[in-house]
Amino acid sequence: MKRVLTIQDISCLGKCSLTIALPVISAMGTEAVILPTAVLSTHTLFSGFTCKDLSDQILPIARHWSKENIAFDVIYTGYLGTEEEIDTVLELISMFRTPETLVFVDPVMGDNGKLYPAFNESYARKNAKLCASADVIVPNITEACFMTGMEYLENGDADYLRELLDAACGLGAGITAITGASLEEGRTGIIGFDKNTGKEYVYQNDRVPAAYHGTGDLFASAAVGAISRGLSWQDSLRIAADYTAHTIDITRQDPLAPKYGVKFEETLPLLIRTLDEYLAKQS
Ligand code: PXL
Repeated sequence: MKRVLTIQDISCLGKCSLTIALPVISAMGTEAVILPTAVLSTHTLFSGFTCKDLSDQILPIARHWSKENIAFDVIYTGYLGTEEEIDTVLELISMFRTPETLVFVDPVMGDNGKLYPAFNESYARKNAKLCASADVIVPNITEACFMTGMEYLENGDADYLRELLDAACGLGAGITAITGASLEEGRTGIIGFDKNTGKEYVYQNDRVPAAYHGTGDLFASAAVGAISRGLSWQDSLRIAADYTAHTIDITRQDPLAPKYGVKFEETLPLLIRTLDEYLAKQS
């Protein structure tokens, strides 16, 4: 069984980060090792949340694993609290990276043209450094803009998205996929580029007219789960995009969901069936 290390916060309530990554990756048949970087009462879009930083635990935990000769097939990072924490995570990556390790970075820091409350532009520049060390990065348009310095456009056309993709590729990762990218009217999805093959990949779904917290984490976790099972990055992102779109769609009946998160628990069986179909086609 493959083993993924995922490094992000635990927000106790309001499904996101580790409360999504752990169940999704486990359900997809991969061992999920977690490294919680902070414990929050809720995610940061609630007001008055509590936060206990755990970043001073990252290296002691990593050193213990190192002594135990633990290895990871994938290291997957999500929401990280501070610039210092990103430096610490870079140190951890250098401790565990082998030629076979895949480093997957979701540079979580904002959406809809704005950074989340905890972050500023200096944090965005530090996140760009983390992306430079990654094999795969999956920024949304906002994150790509903050890391590259490009202007954020709400409804940028295909030329704008290709320019943004080009700039994001310049951050240094092997594979860059921008999420929430709409290349056709009424549709949205991914535009990605693989430097190893020089090939672009576009995948679009019908746009579901709703937005929920934690959907970026759901997309990234499902993509990591699929990659860890040996699927190509293109198939993995496609599975993740379909799964996320479907989960948003079935969540639409719930008026509280924008804050509390999507009903991914109800759609996990479908994700597992889809993964099995792709794996069967491969064998
Ligand atoms: O879903 C991203 C995320 C993860 N963790 C925390 C957050 C957010 C987005 O706001 O606040 C704590």
